[in-house]
Amino acid sequence: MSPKIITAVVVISLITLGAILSGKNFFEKEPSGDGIVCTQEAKICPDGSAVGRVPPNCEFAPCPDQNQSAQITVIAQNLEIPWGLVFLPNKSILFTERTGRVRMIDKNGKLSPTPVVTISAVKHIGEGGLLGITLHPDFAENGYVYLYYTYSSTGDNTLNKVVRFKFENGKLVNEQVIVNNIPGAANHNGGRIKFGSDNFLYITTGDAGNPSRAQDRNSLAGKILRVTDEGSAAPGNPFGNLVYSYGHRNPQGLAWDSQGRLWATEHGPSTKDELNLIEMGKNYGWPTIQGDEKRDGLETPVINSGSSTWAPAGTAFLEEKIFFGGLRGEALFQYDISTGTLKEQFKEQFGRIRDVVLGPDNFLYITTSNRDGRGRVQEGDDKIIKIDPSKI
Ligand SMILES: [Ca+2]
Repeated sequence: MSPKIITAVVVISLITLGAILSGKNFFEKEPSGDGIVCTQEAKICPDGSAVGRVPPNCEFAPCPDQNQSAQITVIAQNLEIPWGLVFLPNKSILFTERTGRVRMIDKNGKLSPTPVVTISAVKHIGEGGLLGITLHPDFAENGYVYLYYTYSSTGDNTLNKVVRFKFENGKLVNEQVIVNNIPGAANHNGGRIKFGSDNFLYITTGDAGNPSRAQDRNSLAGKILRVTDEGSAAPGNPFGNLVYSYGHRNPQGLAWDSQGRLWATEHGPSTKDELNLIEMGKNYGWPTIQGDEKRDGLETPVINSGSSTWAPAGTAFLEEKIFFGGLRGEALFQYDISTGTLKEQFKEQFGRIRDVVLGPDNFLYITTSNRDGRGRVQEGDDKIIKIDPSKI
C-alpha cells in the first residue's frame, strides 16, 4: 500500500469518526428555509393590507402598521380643531381650539375637561377663530400667554388681534391687547405667533383675500410682523413699523434653525405652496411671483410644492430638518436642510395636520384639523399625536 493511499484512508476514517461522535449525519444537508413553501393563506391587517405566511416557521408576516404604531401615541382626542400648542415649563400643554377655547393637558397626560379660558369675542368663521398661542420668554416669572384670534369690529368687519393673558391658578385672566386691527376675512388670516431668540414676538398674517395688501408695507396684512412683548414696533425693524417681511399670502408656520435662521411655510393659491427662508425687510413676492418664478427684488421660496398641494401649517426644527404639517396634503413633511430633500410621511393616515411642535422630550407633537369643515372626520377626531422622530 502506497503512503498516499494510507494517508487517504486515515483522513477518511478520522472524518467519519468525528461525524459519528458529533451525532450528525455527515452526508445530510442542514435544513434551511430556502426550500420551505408555506400555504398561500393571508391575513388582513387593520390598515386593510394583506400579509402571508413566511418561512422558516410559516408564521404571518407582521402587519405594516404594527411597526408604525410603536412610534405614535395619541395623547388627546375628541377635540375641536386644535390649532396651536405650547409646552409650559412644567411640561403640561396648553392648546387652542379654533372655536375659542384654550385647554390644558397636565404633565401626567390628563386632558382637563374644563377649558383654561373660553373667549367669547372669538369669531369662528372659515379659516378664522382662535389660532396661535405662545409663551413669553419669561413665562416662569410673569405667566404671560399670547394668543392670536379673529374678531368682529363695528359693522361686522372681520379683523385679527394678538392679545396677552396671565396664567394664574390654572386659568387665563386679565386680557390685554398687544396688536389689533390686523385685516381679517373668512380665509387667509395667518395666525402663527412665536418669540425669537431676540425676545421679540413674530406674527404671521394673511392677505385676508386682498393680494395687493401683501405688497403694501403700511398694511398689517400679508406680512410677518415683529413686535416687542408689549406690541410696539421692534427696534431695528426695516420700515419703522411692525413689518418684518412682506409679500406673503397666508403664512402659518415659523421655526428657527440651529444657525438662528427663520423659516416660514406659506399657502400658495391651491398649488405652489412655499417654504421660505425669511430675512428682515425682504419681499416674498405675493402676488407678483409664484412657485419657482424669479424677479429682481423678490424672494423665490427655497422649495415649493409645484403642481401638488401641501397646504402647509405649523413648523418645527429638529436636527437639520424642518418639519411641517400638511392640511390638504394630509401628511407630515420633513425638509432636510443639509441635503435639500423633502420627505412626506403618514400620508392620509391622520388626515389634515395643523400644528407641529417639538416637545421638551424631543418628540414631535402634531394636531389634526379634520373637524374644520374641510376634512374627513375619523374616529376620535380631532387629535393631538406624539411622534418619535428617531423612528421616522
Ligand atoms: Ca412667495
